[in-house]
Amino acid sequence: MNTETILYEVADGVAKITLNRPDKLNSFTVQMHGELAEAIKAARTDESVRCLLITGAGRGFCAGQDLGDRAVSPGGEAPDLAESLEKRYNPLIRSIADLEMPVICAVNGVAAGAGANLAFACDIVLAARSASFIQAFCKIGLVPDSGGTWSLPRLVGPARAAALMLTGEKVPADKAADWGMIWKAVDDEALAEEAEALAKHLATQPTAGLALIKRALKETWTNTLDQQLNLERDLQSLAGRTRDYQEGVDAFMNKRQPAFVGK
Ligand code: T3D
Repeated sequence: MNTETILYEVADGVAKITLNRPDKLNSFTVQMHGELAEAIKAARTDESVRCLLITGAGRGFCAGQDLGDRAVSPGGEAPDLAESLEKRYNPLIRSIADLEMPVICAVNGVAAGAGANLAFACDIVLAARSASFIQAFCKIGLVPDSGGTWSLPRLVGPARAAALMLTGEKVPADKAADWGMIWKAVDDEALAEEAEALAKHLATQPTAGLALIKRALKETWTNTLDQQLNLERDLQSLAGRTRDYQEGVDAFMNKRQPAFVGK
């Protein structure tokens, strides 16, 4: 793939996307959105890919919208931010939520604005101890977007989400892990290796089943218990028809290692 603002590589069943505008802390431009959308589509349509890993180059993960990517000045014409969300940020978050494979985010440094909320859209988030999360929107008069007003209250509860979104206070990685905002914080030097090992491991697992788990977890937020029980029944029915389910049971019964294919 020919890209300037991201790196895309596939190995061992894992597609790895590295946001790659380190001098601007990997903030989003229209071009980066386009390349990111292409890369996620490539991962989705490549049968060899069974896990996606997203990280950033340099000292930051992603500082949200590149504030210099369009002209905004006092008294000037207001940009169409609804269009920006409708055309770029919302499709990005939906494409991650709907991706039928686990998505791991390795937050290597500061994650601000839409950069933080991109991380929260992923299924498993690991962060370097030196990384931090900032709902920076309020400091420039904007509303948290990229699904942040949906994900953050669900991750940390309404009281913490409100304070973080109204103050823009920085949350260091260890505190983010303590609060359940992310899965865990790891030493800076260990982040890449640990995230890649996890991604490679998941890519060898029954990924069709993992995609169904992802669906159940997504729908639980709006379902009643009855609806969720019905959904579990339907998803289990699908899972029970996969080759990986047969393989998993057979491997267990015969005390051997399973060889899952993701179908
Ligand atoms: O607009 C729409 O389409 C709607 C959607 C909006 C989504 C959003 O994400 S809105 C929120 C946008 N993001 C921000 O407001 C965050 C702005 N950045 C910061 O507050 C700070 O940079 C950080 C707290 C993230 C990191 O601070 P620090 O001190 O570690 O680094 P720094 O020195 O501020 O930044 C390093 C460089 O990156 C610097 O460039 P320079 O001076 O060395 O040439 C800085 O200007 C640049 N940079 C950082 N963030 C952005 C950025 N350049 C453009 N846009 C950025 N968001």
